[in-house]
Amino acid sequence: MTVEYAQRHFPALCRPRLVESHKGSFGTLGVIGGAPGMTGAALLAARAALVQGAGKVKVGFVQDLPFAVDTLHPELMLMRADQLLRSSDMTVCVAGMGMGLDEKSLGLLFQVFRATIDIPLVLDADGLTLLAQGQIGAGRRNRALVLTPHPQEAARLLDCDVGEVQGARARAAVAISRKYDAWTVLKGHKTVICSPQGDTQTNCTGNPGLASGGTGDVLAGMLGACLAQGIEAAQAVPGAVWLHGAAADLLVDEGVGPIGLTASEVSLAARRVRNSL
Ligand code: NPW
Ligand code: AMP
Ligand code: MG
Repeated sequence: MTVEYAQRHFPALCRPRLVESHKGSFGTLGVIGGAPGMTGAALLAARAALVQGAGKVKVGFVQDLPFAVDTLHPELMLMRADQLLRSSDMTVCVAGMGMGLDEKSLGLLFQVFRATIDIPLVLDADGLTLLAQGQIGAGRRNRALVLTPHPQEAARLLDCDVGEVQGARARAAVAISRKYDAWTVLKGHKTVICSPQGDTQTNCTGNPGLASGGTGDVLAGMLGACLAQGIEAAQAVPGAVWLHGAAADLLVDEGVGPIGLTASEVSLAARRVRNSL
């Protein structure tokens, strides 16, 4: 990872904050997920978004509130998903992390698509698995849709075998982008990013320390935060992927991992990398 690489490819990620800026300058991110048993997935995404610079972060849980406040990050505003979708002051939405796969989750995903026609939407994890079932579609959208599948989720979206995805990763990413008119982030070693127009690029950061539960949820939150700060998808998508991998690389250089690296640590290291750009 080099600072020069980021400055050349993602200059918008490197811009200093204007002295007159305020929290409204950096967006209100809505994070929807965290069904019972997977509360942590939504929290990981929300916390990652907070420390990646989103102005305000609201979490809409797919369950009654598991607790009144996140004691590690009381900055987060916690509510039920249906309340968040009704509040409608979101400027960006990230949905799907630990969302669950039942009828209630499917209904919520339908509402997410309806509520986000005019704002960028990042869809991850169970949100992708539900989308792959084909009962609801992304519909016509006015702003970016970003899909962040791991290989198994990609295989579900394409209704094929995971081996086919891994055997031709760029081709799979292009197929997903075409099918859903979306940005695709096909995760794993050498993450492939594809624009809605079908242009691909391969990320150069990251390591097997990232192979642990929750790191994908953190990436989704970071992506949402970059979009919430007004960075266009063309830089926010590859930029957030680069930053996430660069954070893991920094931690391994420091002896924190690859073994035992946690998603929360990646989130905090990504803040250090971002502020060093
Ligand atoms: P295998 O094991 O190799 O056969 P699922 P999930 C495959 C939430 N989480 N290359 C792999 O296949 C998420 O947000 C909650 C190849 C594996 O079996 C989701 O909502 C957490 N294969 C939900 O859990 C922390 C790969 O995919 C299968 C691959 C389910 O998500 C954890 C798993 O896929 C988690 O994030 C690769 N690079 N990567 C929490 N703290 O609350 C994955 N696979 O069935 O979609 O399950 O990814 O665990
Ligand atoms: P998920 O499977 O949704 O939790 O996402 C895992 C995250 O870790 C993605 O950003 C992957 O690209 C990343 N990751 C997992 N394994 C590796 C690896 N071997 N090398 C680089 N990145 C990885
Ligand atoms: Mg995941």
